Amino acid sequence: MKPTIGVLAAVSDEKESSVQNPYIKAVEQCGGIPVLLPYVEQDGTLDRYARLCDGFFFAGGFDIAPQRYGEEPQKNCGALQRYRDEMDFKMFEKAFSTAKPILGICRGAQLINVALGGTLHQDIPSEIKTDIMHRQTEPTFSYSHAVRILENTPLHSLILQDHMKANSFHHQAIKRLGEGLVPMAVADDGILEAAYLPGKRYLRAYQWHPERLFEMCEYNKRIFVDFISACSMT
Ligand SMILES: [Mn+2]
Repeated sequence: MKPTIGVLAAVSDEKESSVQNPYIKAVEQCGGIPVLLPYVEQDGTLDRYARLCDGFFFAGGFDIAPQRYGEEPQKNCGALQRYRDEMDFKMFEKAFSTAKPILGICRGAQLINVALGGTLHQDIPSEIKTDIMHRQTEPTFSYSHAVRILENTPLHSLILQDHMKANSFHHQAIKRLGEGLVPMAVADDGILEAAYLPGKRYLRAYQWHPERLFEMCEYNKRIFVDFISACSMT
């Protein structure tokens, strides 16, 4: 049976939940049954979501409130979504307390890092000298920078290459890694582009957007197929 994948919604200031279609499409086309997890208020509802879903997908979106990692917002920190932060952090805690797989993309990767005690660069151009455009101006389905895949990581076993192409739509990035997280891919300027948690639990965090590339790039497709397969095994 195909696994049910809970996709965390974007949540507006009016508490309206929404999702960008490529996330849903990638889950469905790579073998999963996507279910949107909207903003809800009762703890018991979150517990039920944790039982209902076979895996959890924290998708891209607005910046995470820096207070979550003990900082005040700096000048170039971007727009925030407080209700999404609230929902994402609560749901991460529930999901992490199960043995079920967790995938984070872009904001989702940063969310996982902060939830595990890590910190973020609030704005790459203000904090780091780099020639790489991490906020590319080309369309979402075109490549930006390459990432170097670190040896002896699950991504290296999956792709069997030292590099792969990525797109790039972020102005923040992981700074200090959360507890237990290990780097899995980096850009040439040292910006961390993927991390994972070693051990039995499946937890993968990617800074780029494989959901915008999977239809034309076999390597990016494998990232989703791998996650969905892990969800059908637990
Ligand atoms: Mn990047």
